Amino acid sequence: MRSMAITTAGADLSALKHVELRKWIEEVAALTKPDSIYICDGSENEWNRLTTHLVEVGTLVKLKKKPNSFWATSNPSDVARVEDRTFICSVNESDAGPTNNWMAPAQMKSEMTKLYDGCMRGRTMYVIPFCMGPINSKNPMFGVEITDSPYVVVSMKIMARMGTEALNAMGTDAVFVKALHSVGAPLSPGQDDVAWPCSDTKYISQFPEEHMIWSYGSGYGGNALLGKKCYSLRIASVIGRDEGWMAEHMLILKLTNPKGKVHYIAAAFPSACGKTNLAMLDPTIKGWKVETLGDDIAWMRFGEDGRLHAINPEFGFFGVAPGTGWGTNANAMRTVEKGNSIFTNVALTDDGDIWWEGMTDTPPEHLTDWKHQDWTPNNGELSSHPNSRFCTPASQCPIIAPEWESPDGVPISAIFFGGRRKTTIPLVMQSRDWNHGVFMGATLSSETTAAATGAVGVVRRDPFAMLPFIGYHVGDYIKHWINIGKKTSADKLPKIFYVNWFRRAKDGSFLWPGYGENSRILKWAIERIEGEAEAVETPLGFAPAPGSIDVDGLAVTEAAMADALHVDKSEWQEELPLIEEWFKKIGEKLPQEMGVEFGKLKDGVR
Ligand code: SAT
Ligand code: MN
Repeated sequence: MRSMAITTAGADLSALKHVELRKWIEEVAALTKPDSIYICDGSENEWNRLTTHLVEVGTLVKLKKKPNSFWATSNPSDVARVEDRTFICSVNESDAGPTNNWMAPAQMKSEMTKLYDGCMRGRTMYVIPFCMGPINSKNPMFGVEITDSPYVVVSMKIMARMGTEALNAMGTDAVFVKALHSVGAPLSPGQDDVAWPCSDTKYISQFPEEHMIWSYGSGYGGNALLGKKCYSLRIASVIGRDEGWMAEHMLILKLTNPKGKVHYIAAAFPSACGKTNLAMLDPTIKGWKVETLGDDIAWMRFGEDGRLHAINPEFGFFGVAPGTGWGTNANAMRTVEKGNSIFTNVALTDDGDIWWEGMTDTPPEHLTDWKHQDWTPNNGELSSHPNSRFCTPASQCPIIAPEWESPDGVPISAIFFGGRRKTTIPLVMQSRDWNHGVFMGATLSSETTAAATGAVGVVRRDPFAMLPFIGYHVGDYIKHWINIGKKTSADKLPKIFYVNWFRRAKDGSFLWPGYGENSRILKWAIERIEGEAEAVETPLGFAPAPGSIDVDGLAVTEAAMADALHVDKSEWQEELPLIEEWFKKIGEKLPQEMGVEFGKLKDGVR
């Protein structure tokens, strides 16, 4: 490699004690040919220097109204995860299964090596040592992201425990996930940079056997912050399968009842279906309290007590901005009010604050929209991209649970699955047992959202809300869930519930108000666990007995409530072939237990 490449700020490679890391940095630098290498320390100083630089080059605008916070706008073509460009490069194609794109590792490496060759010319190569989950865990889960995007560095400072502390904890030989990222926009000498460099060619590649990630061409969210979906879900799901634990697309919340009894709940919903809102819920029922532990990812391992314990591997929230407001999620608003945040693809107010649809009832009279155009309330455009995001430290959440960083995690009492469905799926249902709950997760469906590129509002199967994130064959993944259920006694397993906040009446209106009122459903679930709430058995599982959901003070008619909970056999006649088709797609690896559960469902709704 060129010797000049290793002499710049912060990068004394000879001082790096971790031998393999050093070797890898040298290899990547030789391939990508950056102008300089910089090892991130995670300090305030570094944040200040990089954000100042990003303001200078136009990637960020400093907000006047929020301390230490910035407005970022992406290239309009680079606004969401790219599922069609995401690959699981397992050695055998059959290990990627029918839900993932696959390419042989050697072929992917050869294609991407060509792209990476010289891709960091004119740029600095940043090395970000990080740890997913607390650094003081028994088995800390290290990673190192190499990137040419300073936007990624500052975002990673919010989203993961990164910098010198992680590097020191890695010592000389700790195992770590290699996560390579480039925006794919080299600069020739004298060439001006753009505010949001990216490439039309994009690859998000996972190599499950090597626990390695190669990402190219996008600077956005889950494509570029590689500790998040790529590591903590795709790679971690593989590690979890091999080691007997679970990496799930779940929020974690703490619920305390009026008697002071605590339950922890994990809940899986597809991207942009309200995980952050549920995680920070402000209960409308008296005496119940919610605290937040995580809003996107849960790693669950068995504790010595035989129960599943969850940790949040992340350090911040990367939440969907539109629809987050003082009326819908005041706790998220209070979190970002404290500053230290980056807002991407929202709108800028004239006085130097941010705004997005749903933040306030009345929009400002004038804004600069996410595409830098003048915006007024009636110009017919959205001011913010539907997948615009706030990136903010979890520790700033006013209701963050004190134990949110406990390395041992919290014991999970209930798991919720949910999607966004206008019809068919009732407001809430409890599974008969673990395997039936696995069936609920395996057949989960939801309308697509703006979190991924492609059509919005199309119903698709999204097993366990993990469709874009399972790092291996979906049939093996379902089997892993069944096996988890065999590792402990039934009374120690979380109880499983299936919810749908989004069911509509014939006139198109929502049958259930959602948001803070969802606390009534959490309450019912906990009362079921405590043996206090009545249920009736239906072909879909246990439904709330009439009157068992607390609707005190709620302006929902009895008829709407009945509609929200209704098991509509004609709707299920339309659903059954979709499940049939889905199970056919999974093929031979579909665990036979799923066939058994499907048989029961078919008999029940006939
Ligand atoms: O872009 S991210 O993958 O980080 C957000 C999401 O899709 O959940
Ligand atoms: Mn997510």
